[in-house]
Amino acid sequence: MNPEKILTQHYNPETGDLTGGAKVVRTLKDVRSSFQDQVAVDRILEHENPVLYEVVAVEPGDTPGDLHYGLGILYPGMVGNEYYLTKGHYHETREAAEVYIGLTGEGAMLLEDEETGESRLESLGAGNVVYVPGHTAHRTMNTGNTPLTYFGIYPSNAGHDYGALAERNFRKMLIDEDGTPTLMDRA
Ligand code: S6P
Ligand code: ZN
Repeated sequence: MNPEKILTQHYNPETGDLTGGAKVVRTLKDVRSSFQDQVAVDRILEHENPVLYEVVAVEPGDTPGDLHYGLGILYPGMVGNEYYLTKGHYHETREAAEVYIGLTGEGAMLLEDEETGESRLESLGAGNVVYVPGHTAHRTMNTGNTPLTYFGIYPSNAGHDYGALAERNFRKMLIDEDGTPTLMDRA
């Protein structure tokens, strides 16, 4: 064990701050193509470019067996009737799985199997732990009125592959139907 290596970091689930990593901030402009209702996107962007989420990732090592982890904070909000969401990705190393631990708020994860195309919706909020198997695209949505914060823990060689989904998006989308989160086919 390297005595120089910092093993303990500090996080604040209310603010999404986590020591020891760099913060990535994603605005509506960064994620705009993920939303179905492009008219609603344009309407919001006429006035502002809201921050949808922030992620701080800690990468303690890169040798086989190492783990990386990140703290995400996804703010509440809607674009049309679709909840604020993360871009979503496969792992570059397709077999790499991930564990999500919900800390605050209410939300869900959309999982899509790369081989079968099948979708699953899993609750992610305070008190939920979601296992994301390998070969599975994953996206997070905030279905509540407060920030959704969560940890994601994954193999150091997992990587992000955004390309495939940037082209065709997820097959399903989560919308608010009379106050109820409802999974629909994406047009
Ligand atoms: C990384 C992990 C999360 C996401 C975060 C943001 O493997 O799944 O930390 O990076 O939820 O989502 P995205 O799709 O913009 O990376
Ligand atoms: Zn991931």
